[in-house]
Amino acid sequence: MTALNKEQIEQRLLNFPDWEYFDNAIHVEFEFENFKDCFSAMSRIAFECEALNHHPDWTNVYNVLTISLSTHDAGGVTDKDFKLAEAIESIVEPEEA
Ligand code: H2B
Repeated sequence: MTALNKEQIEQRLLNFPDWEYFDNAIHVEFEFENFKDCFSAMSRIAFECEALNHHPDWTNVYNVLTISLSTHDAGGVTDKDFKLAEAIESIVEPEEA
């Protein structure tokens, strides 16, 4: 799995308006009503990560979830990151999927 270049990443990000590319990874921040909703989404995302065998760098502060995706083995952003981003979007914002 080879890392995508900047143009390829920016092109794919057109389908992910909430996401940004910087520091060799794609990033997003989601704000929920409360901690319970946030952690519930994190649990569901965790199952997808296991299914895809691909895992985010993420942090949670109360109702805010910050996610960074990159493929460590490839040293950049790959298709795997976009597959996981798509799964995350369908969990967090199902009405927009
Ligand atoms: N997740 C991410 N984000 N990058 C990786 O390179 C990666 C991973 N590698 N999850 C996987 C697991 C690797 O460790 C296993 C052995 O395939």
